[in-house]
Amino acid sequence: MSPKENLFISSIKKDVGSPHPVEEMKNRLVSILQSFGFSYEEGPEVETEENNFDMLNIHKNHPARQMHDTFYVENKSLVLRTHTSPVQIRSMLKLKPPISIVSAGKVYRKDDDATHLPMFHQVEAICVDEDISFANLKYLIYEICSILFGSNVEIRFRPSYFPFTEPSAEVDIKSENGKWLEILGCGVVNPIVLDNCNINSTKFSGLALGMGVERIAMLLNNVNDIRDFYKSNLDFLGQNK
Ligand code: 2NL
Repeated sequence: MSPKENLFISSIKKDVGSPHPVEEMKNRLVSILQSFGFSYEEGPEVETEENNFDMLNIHKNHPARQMHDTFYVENKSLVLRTHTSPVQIRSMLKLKPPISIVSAGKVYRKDDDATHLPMFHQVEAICVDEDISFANLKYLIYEICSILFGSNVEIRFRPSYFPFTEPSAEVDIKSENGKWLEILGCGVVNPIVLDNCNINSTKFSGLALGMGVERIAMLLNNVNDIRDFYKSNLDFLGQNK
């Protein structure tokens, strides 16, 4: 190649790739939880109904289990996992407390609009130990929110309901225009779930939280339509810098 050709080639603009914003946010959330001592665990995306629902105290007649909410696999008792909680179920069956696990990955629900997709990402964390309470969970969540949204972030805990936690809460942060925005769900692990995993619920307590990765990425990047993440628009994805 002549020096002149070489000069020409080196002046061609090259597109450099970069991590997808959802992948980046997922990794960031996992790192934050790892910095608090949680260990990363993975599990399969095709799960048994038992791990995805029964073990989590989600009964057979619960609306989430219906055909129009959950993707069932070939009429078997298998589903595309609807949350990453079965990863923690597998860990609790495998390990002895104290346990601190963070899980992350793709989850599937029959949803499709500006704020919901049939596939989205979740990050969940669970801690099982003696002498821990909702106060420890509040502290952890406050610290996570300070890292993500700044040290002067205002948060509130709103009572909520999940079959797998009792009590349960949803956490909101106060936005710049004073509106409260939901960012995660959490609670004290229902003793029924600990017993299902052969953990003595009279001795141990569990604390859990779960968040939607796209939802946090939308809040932090001022994205209003979740579908924008999956349109492969390189300008939007920041891959055409
Ligand atoms: C949400 C709420 C949550 C959990 C996830 C959990 C897992 C086990 C036992 C008990 Cl194995 N709880 N996970 C608990 C509360 C809330 O997620 O809004 N996620 C996007």
